[in-house]
Parts: sequence; C-alpha cells; structure tokens
Amino acid sequence: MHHDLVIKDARVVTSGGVSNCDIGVLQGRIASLGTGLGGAEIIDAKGLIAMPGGIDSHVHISQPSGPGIEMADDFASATTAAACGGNTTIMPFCLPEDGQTLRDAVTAYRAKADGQCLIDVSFHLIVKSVDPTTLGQDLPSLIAQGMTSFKVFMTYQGMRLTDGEILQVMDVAREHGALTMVHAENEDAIEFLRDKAERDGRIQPVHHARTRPIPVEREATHRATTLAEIAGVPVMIVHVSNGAALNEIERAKARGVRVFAETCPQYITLTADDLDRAGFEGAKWVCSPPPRDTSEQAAIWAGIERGAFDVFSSDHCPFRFADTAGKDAPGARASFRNIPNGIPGVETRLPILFSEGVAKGRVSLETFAALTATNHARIYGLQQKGAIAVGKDADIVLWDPLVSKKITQDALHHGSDYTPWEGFEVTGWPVRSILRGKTVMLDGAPVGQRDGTHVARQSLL
Ligand code: DUC
Ligand code: ZN
Ligand code: ZN
Repeated sequence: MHHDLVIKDARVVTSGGVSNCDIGVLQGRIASLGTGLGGAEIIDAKGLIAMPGGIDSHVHISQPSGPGIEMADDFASATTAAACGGNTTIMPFCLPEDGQTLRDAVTAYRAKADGQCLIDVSFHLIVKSVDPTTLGQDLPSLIAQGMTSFKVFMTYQGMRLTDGEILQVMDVAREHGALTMVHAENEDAIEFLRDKAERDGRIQPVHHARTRPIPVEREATHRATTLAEIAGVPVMIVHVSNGAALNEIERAKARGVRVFAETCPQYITLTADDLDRAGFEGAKWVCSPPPRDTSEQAAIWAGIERGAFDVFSSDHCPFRFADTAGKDAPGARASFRNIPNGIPGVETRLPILFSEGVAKGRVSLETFAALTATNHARIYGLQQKGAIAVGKDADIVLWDPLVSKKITQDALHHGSDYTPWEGFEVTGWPVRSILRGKTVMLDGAPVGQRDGTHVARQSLL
C-alpha cells in the first residue's frame, strides 16, 4: 500500500505494548503498522517516541467567569498551546450564561470555535439548572448530537446544585447513556470557613486553600459517589487532589459503583505553600480544589501507580495575572474570595507527567498513553481517537525523551501572562504533533491549517 505519510522507525506506543516500527497514514487515518512502509511523505522518527496524540478532557476556554472577568485563552490560542504541548484533541466545557439555554450556549461556543482550532475539539456541557427545558429537551437533544458528558458543581454560588438536583441530572444521564462529571467540594462548608476567615482578616490568597481543606473535598466526594450509586449511573470525579478523596472513590468502587477518577499536574507538583508567596503573587496558584502538600502529592502518585486514576487532565482554566480582568480583579486583593479560580496548564500537562512519571520510572509508556489519551477516548466516547491502531485517526505525537529543559512563560503559547510551573525542570518534550495525518506543531511552533473540527461522541458506557 502506498501511504500519504509514513512515520519511520519510531518507538511506537500502542495499547498492546511498545515496538519499533513504521506508521502508515492514508487519508488521515492510520492504515498500517509495520516495517519498510512506503509513502509520499516520510518522517524520520528514529530516536523519537510515537504516542497517541494527547487528549485533554478537562479544559475551560472563553468561559463566562463573572462580570468584567475574562479567560486568557480563546479557541485559537488554547488549541495552539495544546498542540505545542503534545495534544491533538481538547474537551472544553459549554457553560450557559445566566438566562441562556444550554442549547443556545452550545451554539455560541461552537461559533466561537469555528475556524479557530488547530486541533480537534469535543464539548462537554455544564448543567447549572434543572429547569424542564434543560432536563427534558436540551440535554436529551445535545446528548443525541454527541455531547455525551456533563459536569455538575457541588460548589460555587450560581452553579452549585443540591443533592436532589444532582440526582435529577444523573437520572437524565442514566436514561440517555451520558456520563456525569462532578466537581466535589462542599459549598456550605467553604462558605462557613470563608466567612470566618474574612471576619478574622485572613484575606490573602493562601486562605483560598485554607478555607477549602481536604474534608470539604472528601465529604463531597463521598456524597457524589453515593448519589451516583443511588441513581444507578457511572460518575467521573474530576480533579481529585488528595488521598482521602481518592479513598472515598476506591470505597465506592469496592461497593460496585462505577466511578472514574481524574487528577491533574497541580496535585503532583504544587502545594498550598505556592499560594502563600509574598504579596499577591500567590493568586497565580489559586484553583479549586487547591494544591495540598507533599504527603498528598505522594498519595496521588500512589494512586496513579496502583491504577486508581483513569485520566490525567490539565483543568486548564487560564487567567492573566497582571490584569484586572484576571487574577487582579476588583476586590481580589481585599479578599481571596474575589480571585478568579483556575490556572493555565494545557501546554504543560504532558511534559510534566512524562518527566515526573515516565522519565523518573514511575509510569510506563503504555500507562502514560492510557492516562493522557486512550482512557479519555474510551470513557468519553471518542471512538476514532486515543490510540495508535489501524483505523483510528492519525493523531500522533512524536516525543524526544532525552531533551531536558525548564518550563518558562516566554516559550509557551497560552494566553496567560504566567505559568505556575516557571522554572520547573522536565526531561522529555513533544517535538511534532500530527492531527489526522497533518503536522500542526513542529519543533515547538504551530504550523499548518486551522482544520480542527468538533468531534461528536458516542456513549461507550
Ligand atoms: N473547577 C474546575 O474544574 N476548573 C476551574 C475552576 C473549578 O472550580
Ligand atoms: Zn471543577
Ligand atoms: Zn475545570
């Protein structure tokens, strides 16, 4: 067979193991895995590792974040940053503005993404209201259109749902074969601790972390998994930050509940001390749940190593630091309560896990591929993606496993004006990202057309 493209001599990571071979691509799909393959374009990948293109199933782009607040990335910059960080698909959330229907929110997001994306995109939904239109019309119709997953929040005024409301949403998920994702933190407990901190004058960024302690997340994780058990549905607990919350997930699994778990780079590399830097600097690390301490990092690593986590995502939620539309929002210096929540990370997720996991011998190449691509595709229903296998989209990323560098803001492509990992040393970096057979990043720079499309999903649960 004559291919459009052959990637020669890479160490190819497949679900079945790692082997040295060629990858033949025809019409955007992987057509052959073998040796001596011929094609119109040849990429010499000797010394490089061919990974399935990263799928980041947890990113926030252009999401409404309060009056006067703006996210730092649009779909052009976010997908550029993602491609440069070794991703070929991202999964952002659609959050309706107040008074907007979910269906109209999806239309608006898709218009924002249209023609802008360097890599593929597949939307999750956020359900913040259980009105009859959302539950009875919009969700069933959007699920049928391939948006088969939605997030609910147990925290944030205006977003949080009560237990009864979460059960109603889960019931729709059960009926239509969708997956519910839960942000598990107890809002009432946070509100209590936050009010108390403010009354005592504890208003600096670090108190964001101190008013969202581990029990806040542990209790909500227990409740979320129990609600899923009662509703009879699978559930994804996103951004798990600590060992106690993970234990709740494992206890639920032992009872037979189908629980998936996600963690993120911030929970294996950052700590609450980062929020305690001088002045307002700590705002750069304000995200929820907050980073914990080194013993919790160890607990998360232990979970990764024993296979307790299904996916490793970024929770990319970018704001600029030196910007009143970002971290330095009006009132943010007067109280941590007003600091926009979230950190950028779509471009650094994979190098951090590769370096801390693969290069340090904690995870195998196969486990890396599963945690960063294959499991995202399987759980969220991206049937064509997530693996180097004949018939799949030719979404392939070539990694140089030997290159060592420091992460620095000036080399990144996201819209934030900082990275939480400034100066962090990594070994291993993606050098070429290929989307459906076309190179979209080469040697750290975006190239090619903005041909990213919206990918409809099937329920594979
Ligand atoms: N939850 C997220 O998943 N992302 C950013 C903010 C938040 O609370
Ligand atoms: Zn969340
Ligand atoms: Zn998030």
